[in-house]
Amino acid sequence: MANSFADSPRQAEPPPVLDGDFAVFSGKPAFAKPLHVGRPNIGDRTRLLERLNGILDSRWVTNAGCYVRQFEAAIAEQIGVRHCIAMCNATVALEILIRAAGLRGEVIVPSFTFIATAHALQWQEITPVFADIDPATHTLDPARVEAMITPRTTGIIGVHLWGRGCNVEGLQEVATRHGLKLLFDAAHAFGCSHRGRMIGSFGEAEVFSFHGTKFLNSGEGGAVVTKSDEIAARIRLMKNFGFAGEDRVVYLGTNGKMNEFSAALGLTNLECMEQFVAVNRAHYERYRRELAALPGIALVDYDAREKGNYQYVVLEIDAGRAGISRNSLLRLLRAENVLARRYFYPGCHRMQPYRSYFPHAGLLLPHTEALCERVLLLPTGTALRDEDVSVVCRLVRAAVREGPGLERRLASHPVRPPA
Ligand code: T4K
Repeated sequence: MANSFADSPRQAEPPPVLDGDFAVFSGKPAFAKPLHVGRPNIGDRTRLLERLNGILDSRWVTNAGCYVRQFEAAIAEQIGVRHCIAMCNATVALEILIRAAGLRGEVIVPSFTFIATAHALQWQEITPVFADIDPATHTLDPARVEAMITPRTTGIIGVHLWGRGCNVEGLQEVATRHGLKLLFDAAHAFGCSHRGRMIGSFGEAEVFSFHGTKFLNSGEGGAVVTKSDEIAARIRLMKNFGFAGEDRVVYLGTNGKMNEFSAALGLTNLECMEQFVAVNRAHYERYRRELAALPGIALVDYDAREKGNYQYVVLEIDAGRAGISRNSLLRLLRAENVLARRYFYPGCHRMQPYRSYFPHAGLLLPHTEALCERVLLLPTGTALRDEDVSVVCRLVRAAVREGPGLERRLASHPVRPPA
């Protein structure tokens, strides 16, 4: 299907081509302008502008305005949970949820995630304990989680990476057996299902991100979704300074509110969600077709029986078989203006402050460490044209075709400092 959301000025340009040599050496870059991972999906502008005008006319810009309430209701209905509490971003939503759920001491999380999952704990002096992932799914391995439990453990936070549900049943089983709370960081997984049930409805509560780079974006934004009346009530207080009435503060709180402008963008994008999925899926299928049968290059798969948002195109590169390493491919693509990303390199345990706190954590994270060296995310989303995807695939195919020779040339070629 043609992508009607792609940037209009770029549509006039002819499809870029690989011109002679790779740009990292002397060729012309395949793309005149950068192709990003994480360009925002933007829905119906007319509808958005109507809503923005409505906000200005009403002079009601935040504090439980009508768009925040509509956004929350629409999300709760779509996920099939009783409560959705919209917030200013997913990191603050995680922090507040962690506190509202009563976590303390140690909480088990993957290291193969965005740093916010760990920081949301450490920020409130709860120790994130990193457990290894299952290399087949990239998500927490329940057996490794169980091995990390100590008398100080109070909870587990699973991450539905790339929008694929983690082993919810295995984690729930471990949590129940040890009397632990189970929460999920569902930042990547809005609109996705696991075993036929919408992600957002598992564990005690889950957190979505609506950051600009996410499938559904409200600029900045996030939400806690839960079926628990108790957790929801506590979070509503905590995200609004603990106010239970005009002059009545009943709880320690902070400011985690979503504003009306974000909610208007979120609502508008929510209405276009099916079209975003269709574009993402078409790009994903094109990548799959055009990168099929390349030795050592595997595209992370989505289960077609589940609902998916197809927001991430994730390559796993086996340098030995592909003849080119992930880092060399990244260098090569960047020079072509394809700004691929190494999410979540080098792993939270190798970032500060965790690197200093737990210098030997990597010994218990062999699959995480191996994956951090293999993963590369390619651009996708509604900002890309179908032809762009094909050109990226041509570049990857050319890199693999020239594999070891290319590695030798790159090794002797100086790395240019960023412009
Ligand atoms: N848990 C998980 C598993 C997460 O992945 C995240 C966030 C969170 C929790 C926390 O959610 P929030 O608190 O953010 O709601 C980005 C995002 O900032 C972050 O939200 C996201 N994960 C993470 C995976 O990616 P960076 O450092 O990669 O962002 P940046 O600025 O390099 O942007 C990525 C690409 O997107 C760039 O190539 C440019 C493009 N872009 C970005 C923005 C913001 C645009 O084209 N337009 C834009 O407006 O972290």
